[in-house]
Amino acid sequence: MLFVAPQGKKDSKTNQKPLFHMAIGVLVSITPEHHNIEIIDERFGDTIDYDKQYDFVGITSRTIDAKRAYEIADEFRKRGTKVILGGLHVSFNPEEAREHADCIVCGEAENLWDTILEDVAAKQLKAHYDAKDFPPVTTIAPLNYKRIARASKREKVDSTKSIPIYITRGCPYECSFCVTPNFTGKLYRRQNDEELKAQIMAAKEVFFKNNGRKNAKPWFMLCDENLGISKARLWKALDLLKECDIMFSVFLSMNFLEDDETVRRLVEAGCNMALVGFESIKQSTLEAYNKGHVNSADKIVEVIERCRKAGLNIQGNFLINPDLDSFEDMDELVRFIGRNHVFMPIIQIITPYPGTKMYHEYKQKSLIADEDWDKYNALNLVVKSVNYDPVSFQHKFMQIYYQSYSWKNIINRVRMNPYPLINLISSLAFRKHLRDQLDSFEKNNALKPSDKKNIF
Ligand code: B12
Ligand code: SF4
Repeated sequence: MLFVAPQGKKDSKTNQKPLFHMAIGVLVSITPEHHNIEIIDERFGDTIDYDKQYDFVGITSRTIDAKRAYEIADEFRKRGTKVILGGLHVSFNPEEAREHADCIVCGEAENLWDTILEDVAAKQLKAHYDAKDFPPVTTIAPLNYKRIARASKREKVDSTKSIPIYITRGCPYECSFCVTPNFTGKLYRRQNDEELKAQIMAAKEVFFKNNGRKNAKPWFMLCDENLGISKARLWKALDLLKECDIMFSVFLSMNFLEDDETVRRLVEAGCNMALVGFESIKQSTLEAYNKGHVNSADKIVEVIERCRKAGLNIQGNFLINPDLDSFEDMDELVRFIGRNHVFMPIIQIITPYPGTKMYHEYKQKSLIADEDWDKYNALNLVVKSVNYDPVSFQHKFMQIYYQSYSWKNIINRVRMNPYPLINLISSLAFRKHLRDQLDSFEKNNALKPSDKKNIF
């Protein structure tokens, strides 16, 4: 069988590329050993041989990659190869996906996968499987790194590239822009310690090479939706990660970083950066996203500063919304990012991804302007803008995003934050990418080019 991770046309080239797509990692790990598996990940430049014979091809989908997933599926089906489509996007758009597949899988694969394999073998593959019709997935399948390495033929990496892993799945919060509450969220699950440790050891063995730098450690990206749910469990996991002698980055909610002891333990365990969804520096906006009980706008500065002192970079994630943010708010956000030397800031334009509460609300009110999934990379305005001309709004957003990577901000970031080299390299990559995006947006919309030299 072949598993494919597609890359949509606007799936950013500068995004960090952890060694493999987690969905594919899980599917490989839960497939019985006697099956032969190949992996194609387009984000690594793997090319597809459509004429090769497979019993079936399984394709994963996030919204940004959905159209490409359908293209690949259509090509295989033209040649008579059976296609199974699954993943987040398909789970929330089964009718649309049905046109492109022999079989659609909605929800988590763990408890329905054996049934699908049996049905394929018996030539009785059904058109639709839904996780809701199977027992809930209460345990997380450990990743089989050796098998993933064999199937993906990915080379070993040094400490500058990340190896994906996760400890938990789900998050009990209900932020309106996030898919998690309607997908994995309600059931919060955690790996058992022994299994986790064994996976880290296996991952090190098959994926890490020391490039000769003394003390170089493998870098793991923890792909948990939100590792910060239970403090006691987090501390236990951190003790274990410390024993593994690795470096890692993690997604955490802000309220967890208000505690000094947690921050100290994160650093000691090897955490070099935590991605935090601050979303907004205005409390009223946080309330509108149903995130006011997780984040406090007035504590953001303190959290960043405390983490910096402890040796932890906080990657700040912010959302911009034409209904809730004015041009002045955007200018204030850039000043805030500059003043607080925010590490590798990510600013996204609000995007109601299918599966979110926000999507349902916008859809009901006919406020979605564009459902070209290729544009769902959070850099395009796909919702109707009542207060602003949509092109001006998106232009302003792209300008301020680029401005947050001004030379002045980059220099201060490198001077003030832990891990100066990571700050420098990531900032240069973002700056280049954002400049290209801004240039092409201005060109495509016949806008006067921004004075990048003087203003930025
Ligand atoms: C870790 C993560 C990342 C990592 C990815 C690491 C990696 N190697 O995969 C990084 C940082 C790179 C990343 C980037 C982005 N991300 Co992200 N990310 C996540 C996060 C927190 C966890 C994803 C994960 O690992 N899940 C675990 C895997 C196992 O789950 P899964 O993919 O759903 O797979 C299961 C099922 O869907 C199913 N399944 C999946 N595929 C298939 C295929 C078949 C054939 C079958 C049978 C079953 C099946 O079975 C799997 C096992 O149960 C999610 C949150 C979430 N709830 O998913 C957001 C999330 C996926 N990300 C999101 C977004 C928007 C992005 C970006 C676009 C952000 C940006 N602006 O750049 C980029 C897109 C890059 C890309 N091409 O995906 C959105 C996607 C929304 C959507 N509808 O597509 C999510 C849901 C967060 C949100 N806002 O709600 N992300
Ligand atoms: S805290 Fe994070 S993972 Fe949890 S629902 Fe909110 S945005 Fe999603």
